[in-house]
Amino acid sequence: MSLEQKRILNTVIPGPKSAELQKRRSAAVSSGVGTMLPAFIEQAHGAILKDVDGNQLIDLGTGIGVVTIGHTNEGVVDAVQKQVAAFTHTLFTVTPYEKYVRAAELLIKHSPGSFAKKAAFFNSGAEAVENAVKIARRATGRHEIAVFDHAYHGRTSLTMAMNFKAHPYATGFGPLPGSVNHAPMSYPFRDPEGLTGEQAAARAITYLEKRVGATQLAALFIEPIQGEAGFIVPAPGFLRTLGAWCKENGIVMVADEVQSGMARTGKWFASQWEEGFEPDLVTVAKGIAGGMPLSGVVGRAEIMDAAHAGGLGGTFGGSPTALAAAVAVMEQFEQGNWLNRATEIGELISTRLNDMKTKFPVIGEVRGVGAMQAVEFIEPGTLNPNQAVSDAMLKHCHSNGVVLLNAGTYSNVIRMLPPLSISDELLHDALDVFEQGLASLS
Ligand code: PLZ
Repeated sequence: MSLEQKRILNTVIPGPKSAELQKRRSAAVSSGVGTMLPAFIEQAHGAILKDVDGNQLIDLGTGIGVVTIGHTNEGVVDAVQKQVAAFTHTLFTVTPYEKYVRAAELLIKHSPGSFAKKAAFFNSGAEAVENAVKIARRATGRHEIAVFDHAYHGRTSLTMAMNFKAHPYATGFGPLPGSVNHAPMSYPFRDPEGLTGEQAAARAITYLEKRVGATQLAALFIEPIQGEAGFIVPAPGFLRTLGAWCKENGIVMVADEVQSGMARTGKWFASQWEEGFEPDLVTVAKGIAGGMPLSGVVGRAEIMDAAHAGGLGGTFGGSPTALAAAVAVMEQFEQGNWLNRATEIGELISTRLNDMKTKFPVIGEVRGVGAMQAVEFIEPGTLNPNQAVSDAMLKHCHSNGVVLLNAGTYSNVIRMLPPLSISDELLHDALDVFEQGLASLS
């Protein structure tokens, strides 16, 4: 199933057929489920989404970092079709299948840490995070967990308490579970100038030691590059210092790589950019299975084995079709040039955005690693968040056929998570639209 890799504007976006569908959607679908851009999609390939009105959009969002390998990647489509025809479900905990084991082996091989590892599979990122909490509590016999300011970990009852933003994730959905403690993050753009990663880590450690007590903590969860927060890259040394503190105190260090993992940053995992940082557990989802719903937890064998038999599971977790896709994705990442391509994409985007930063003072910072790049908008000459510009830019890009995502605690960040199969030409086209938007605003 191929699709010309070209942006095409056939109607206004969303077009009339999408508008009709949006009416049906409003009548039938809960208003609790939002939509950022109501253009209904009927086909996708590579970096292009084709909507029901025949418009072709450049996808720099990939469904929030999911279709990293590109839409309808041939290897993924083939693996899924073969698996669907062979069998769709047995439940691994009833009668197992090889793909589960193969995917675990691949994850073990490529995840951070040069120690014995094991893995387990689930359905969603939030479910992986919840299972990491269960495993860490079982392994340590402790209850408390810690997370960071600006973090995002999911929408289930436990993970909504682990998010920084109460709204929209937790408003009215309480009571929230206890034993979740929030610590200050390293946010170089907004931290006092010159604060090192080690100093930012010391600030977080003091906070946790005073507020909770190191001996009470089962696990410390961190996104090595924060996703929903707007691609906050902590100062070098932050992760390593926290990791060392966890090790000294018997705390399980969990890297939530649901958004930053799986080749996105030019390495298999973003944790691997920080020398000397080896999280005990890593949570994965999104990009692992080319769009099929799958998540996992991988990490130290003795911690993963702390859970008693029957303690972990779920009907659909590690479904054969999702795992067939995951094996196809990971084997391609092993063999192809995907990791380098993520780095090249990052260089192209950041060069263009940094050039725009010199022309448009509403850009406070351009940041990210590899194919995970963001722009934080400010009121010129200050650090004040500028959500109005972010909103206007999103609207401009969407109506011109470029799918981008917003982010950030202050909703003043635009992030780009393009598929790694995108061409330079399409990227430039999308960034031209972005630049035109900035020019028309100023
Ligand atoms: N951990 C780091 O980024 C998902 C949220 C989309 P699920 N982020 C996208 C939305 O608005 O619902 C995410 C993440 C990190 C965990 C999760 C949760 O993953 O697969 O959405 O449950």
